[in-house]
Formats: sequence, structure tokens, C-alpha cells
Amino acid sequence: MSTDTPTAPTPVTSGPAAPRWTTHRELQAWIEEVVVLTTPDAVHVCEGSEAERAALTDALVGSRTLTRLTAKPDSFLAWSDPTDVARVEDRTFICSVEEKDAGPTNNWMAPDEMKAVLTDLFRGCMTGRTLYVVPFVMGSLDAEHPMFGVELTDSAYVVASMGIMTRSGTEVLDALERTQARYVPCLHSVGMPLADGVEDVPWPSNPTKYIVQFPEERAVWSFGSGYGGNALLGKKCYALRIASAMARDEGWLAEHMLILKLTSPQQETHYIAAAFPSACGKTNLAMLEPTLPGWTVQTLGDDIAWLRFGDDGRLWASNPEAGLFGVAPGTGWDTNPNAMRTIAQGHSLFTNVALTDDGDVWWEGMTDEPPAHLTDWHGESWTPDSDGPSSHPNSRFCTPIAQCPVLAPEYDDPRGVPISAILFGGRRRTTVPLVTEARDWAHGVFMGATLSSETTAASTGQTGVVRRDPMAMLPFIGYDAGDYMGHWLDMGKGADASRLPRVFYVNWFRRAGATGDGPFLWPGFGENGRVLKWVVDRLEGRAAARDTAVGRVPTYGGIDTTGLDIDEETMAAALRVDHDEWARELPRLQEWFDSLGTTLPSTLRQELEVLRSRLVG
Ligand code: GTP
Ligand code: SPV
Ligand code: MN
Repeated sequence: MSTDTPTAPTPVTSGPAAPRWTTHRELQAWIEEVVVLTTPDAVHVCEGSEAERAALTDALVGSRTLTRLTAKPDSFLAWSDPTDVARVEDRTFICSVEEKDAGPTNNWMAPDEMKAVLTDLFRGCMTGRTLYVVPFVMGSLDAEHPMFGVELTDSAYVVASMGIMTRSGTEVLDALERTQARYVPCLHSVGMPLADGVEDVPWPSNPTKYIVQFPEERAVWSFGSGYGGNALLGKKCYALRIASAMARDEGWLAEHMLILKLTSPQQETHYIAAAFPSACGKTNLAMLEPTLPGWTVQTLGDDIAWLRFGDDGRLWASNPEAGLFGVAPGTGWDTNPNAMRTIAQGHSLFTNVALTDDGDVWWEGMTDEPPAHLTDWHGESWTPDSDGPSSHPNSRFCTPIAQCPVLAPEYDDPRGVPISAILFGGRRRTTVPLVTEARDWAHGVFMGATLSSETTAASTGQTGVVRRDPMAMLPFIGYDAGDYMGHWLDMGKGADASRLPRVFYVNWFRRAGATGDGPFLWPGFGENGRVLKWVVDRLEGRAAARDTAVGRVPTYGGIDTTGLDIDEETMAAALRVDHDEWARELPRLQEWFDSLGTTLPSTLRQELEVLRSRLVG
């Protein structure tokens, strides 16, 4: 068996004895170092071919990590360890050289100290396993400076998932070798060595977890988890945490945003980016089927956007990912038919959803009526009378974005697309209106900086608790939060104000009743196209707005409700700016800003004073 040429099919070697895995000098040295530290039985340089994927998934079926779905081509279901189902924010660290650079919103440890802790954990941790080398690029390989990464992992599930979520394999390694380019080293282990006598389990993991970013070194180390955001290191660890630190240094933005293309009946096109916290509607809005006749949405991205100014003074966005890693529950033919069409084509990995008796997947919200019998995500028999849900609330589908039937053709353009509007949004039962427009860039940054949302199952810990989540980036900012807000303000300062995206704040999740215990006021999903229409009407100067204490909201009748069954009272409640509710918000905003310390930009303090005086005079 040969491992000397990574472009040839690379069967797993029987031992790591001094082979040459790559002609990229730095990468070869790093692999050697990791092999010595982690002592894998074999090394496999991934080429990303179909044959390789078939061999990997066969092996994963053999080890009972995956179940092959008979109802969809090339599709598989994984059930994780029940303790490894979401991102672990309390185990996530930004190990900048100086503690102040991680800021008050991140966990921190000195890089040397953390390296010592991790080195002990990684020592021998791949015994009995294969070390996979996954060369990948975030964004286009044709970019002027391709954003390379290499993940070293002992999880074949991670390899299969990275193959969907990123552009990866031989083509990327060839480019790396040709240019000897720098890359972000991403080291991952599930943390369960198979030393003598230890038997493997379908979902290996370790109760001790560390998700660690070294922003100055531009490196990631992740230990103990196999779950998405903790283990697919190109995603949140690189494309948000490390990239946000790069972006601060280089004058761009790495954001937790979807990107969509909206076309009006008059054939005007606008590109819109939207930042909502985890499990708050990005995938759904990105693939929206507007109910309003003549309007279309096409998808460019559903989770991450990189934004840079173009020569034309506009802000251009591109999606660094190649796949969708979407929340399964709530995704159905009624709510997100384009996601259903995307996964129907197969080539997808599902995690922690239920298995139907005919070899398909099901989750809550896919259809109105659940099937009479399922095998739930614990592997137990399930009927509609069973106690819990069949699928974990943070269960996910992982599928190639290229399969999305409404993918915008510009998706692949390394330049990205020019953004007309940025939406911020969260999940709030009360207080926050359906849509509000910022008065200017600084006010828009204030809206983003004070964004609040109820916590969801995407991260471990309590759900439904309101917390501040600046720009939907709280768990993903790779440096100090106050500096991050300052960077957003700076991005606007140098720019031609008329070319900057206009900023809006949306809330699909407001409910009836004084305490927000009633039903949703706004039907959401495809009807959100009506809010997008108002945004475009504002951009095109066609819609009036009412200036309120918190920003500009639609005038009476401003939201087109043609054909929608919603009464005036409900519409008014969805749009209401209630001064009592907002007055209760003020001390929380003050507390949030105080918690950020001295790096909070004074402009944002001034914005808070403007809000206070507009509310209470
Ligand atoms: P991450 O992948 O975690 O970053 O999440 P996301 O922002 O892409 O969230 P997603 O679109 O997957 O939505 C999460 C949940 O919110 C799903 O259960 C959806 O069904 C639900 N949801 C999305 N849009 C709406 C909406 O307009 N109204 C209501 N009521 N629920 C929505
Ligand atoms: C999120 O939690 O925001 C996600 C899923 O998009 S994960 O990849 O796990 O971060
Ligand atoms: Mn996300």
C-alpha cells in the first residue's frame, strides 16, 4: 500500500513509519508532529473522491456510527452519544496571548498553559484509530488568496461531514503544495483512544471537552466532541472565530449571516445578509419561498458570510461554506420546502433525527402527523404516545448547498455579491417589533450590539433565557466584544454612507399576551417575504415609515398583507413599539454595556442615551 502520493487513492497505511504525506513542507512537519503526539495506527490523506466517500460511509455503517437510509440515495443517519449533541460554549476558549484581547464574553487561558493541558489530553489519544488529513478551503479556490485549512481528525464522521460542508480534497492539497500557502491548522480528536482491550462505540467522545482557538497563531485544537460546531472545524472555529480576528486585522467582517438574493416583480434584485442567533431562522429565510406573487428568493448562504468592501465602495458578501448544516425539527414541506427538496436528492448526513420503518428520516414538524412508528434518536421504539420527541431539538441535516433548487448562480463567484441591506434578528416573545429600520449606520451597529434572543438547543445549557447576542456572534467573536463593535463602527466610518447596506432589525417570534405566552403574532416562514418587500420598498424609496423611539417601523398598512389572514389588531401588535416594555429593557441594556468594560465604543453609549431620551424624555 502506498501513501507517498496523496493524489493517488490513499488506502489507510498499516503504520505511520516515516511516509511522505505531502510535499507541503509545513504540513508534512505538522502531520509528523501530530502522529508522534497522538500515535494513530494509520494515516489517511483524504482526496475527497466519491470512491473514498463510499468506503468511509461503508466503514461507518460497519462500526454502527451510521445507518444507511434506504429511502434516499447515498444518505445516512447518525445517533450521537446523548451527552454530545450541541456546541459547548462553556468549554470554548479564545486563547489570545493577552487575556484582555479575549474580552469579557469569552473563556480564556494563556496559550502556553492551554497547550500544556491539550498536549496531555492529545498524547496517545488516536491509538487504535486512523488519523485523517482533510485539506480544505473556505470560500473559492479561485479567490485571490484562497483561505486554506487542514483538519487532522480521528473521526471518519467528521471527514464525511467536512466533505459536504467544505471544498476539500486533492484539488485543494494540490493548490496548497503548488503555492506552499499558509493554512489554518485544525487539530481534532474525539478523545477516545482504543488502547488494549478498549472496544469502540458507535459515537466515541470524551466527557472532557475543549474547543480552543489561538487567534494570533490562527490555529484550532478541539478535543472530546464529535458534534458539528465542535468538530467540523472549518465552520464556527475557523470561518467565524479565527476569521473574525483576521478580519479585524485586515479590515473586513466574518459574520454569522445568511446571504440571499431577492427579486421583485419589477425584476429589481437586491442581495440581503441577515444575522440571527443559532436556531433562529437563517436557513429558513435563506431558502424562503415568498407567498407574495412575483417575488423570488434565491440562496447564497445560510450560516456564515465574509464581507469586504469592493472598489465600488459597496460591501460584498460571500459564503465560505459548501454545505448546509441545518436544524431538522420544524423543517417541513409547509415551512421550508426548498430544504426538503435539497435533502430529497440524497448525499446527506442526518444526525439525531428519527428513523422510519421504511428506512427514511423523520423529525417533529416535517409533516403534520407523525408516522405511527419510529425508532427515536436514542435508538428506542417510538410512537406518537411516547413521552419525549422522536428527534433531538438540535438534530441536524448536512447536505450539499449545490443541491438547493433555488441556489443563486452567483454563489460560486469569488467576489461575492454587493449587499443592499443587513437584517439583525432574534427570538423575542415581547418588546421587539416585527421590523424596525435603523436611522443610520451607527444606530444599526447599536441594534446589532444590543441584539437579544432566547437561548436555543443549538448550545448546551438552559433554553428560552433572554441573553444579549451581539450581531448573533456572542459565541463566535474571536476577540474582545467591545473591540468587535468598534470594528463594525470603523467599517462604516471610512465608507460612503449612501453605499453602505441599510440596517434593519426583525423579530419573527413575538407572541400575543402581555407576557408573550400566547401564539405567534406573525405567521413567519414564507410570509416573511412580506417583510422583505417592505425592506426593498424602503431601499427603493417607495415606502413611508413611522419614526419611533427605537427606529423606523412600517406605517399603518405598510406591510403588504394581501391574501394573508391576519387581523388589524394582530398586525398592530406585531409592529407595536410599547414604551413600557422598552423602558424595562433600558436597565438590561445598561447592564450589558457595563459588562463589556472600557473597550465599549463611546458612540454606542451615546446611542443608548439617545434611546433613553426618546423613550422617557
Ligand atoms: P443555526 O443553523 O443554528 O445557525 O440556525 P438557523 O438560524 O439557520 O435556524 P433555522 O432556520 O434552522 O431555524 C431554527 C428553528 O426556527 C426551526 O425550528 C424553524 O422551524 C424555526 N423558524 C424559522 N423561521 C421561523 C419563522 O419565521 N417563524 C417561526 N415561528 N419559526 C421559525
Ligand atoms: C449554530 O449553532 O449556530 C450552527 C450549528 O449553525 S453548529 O455548526 O453546530 O455551530
Ligand atoms: Mn449557525
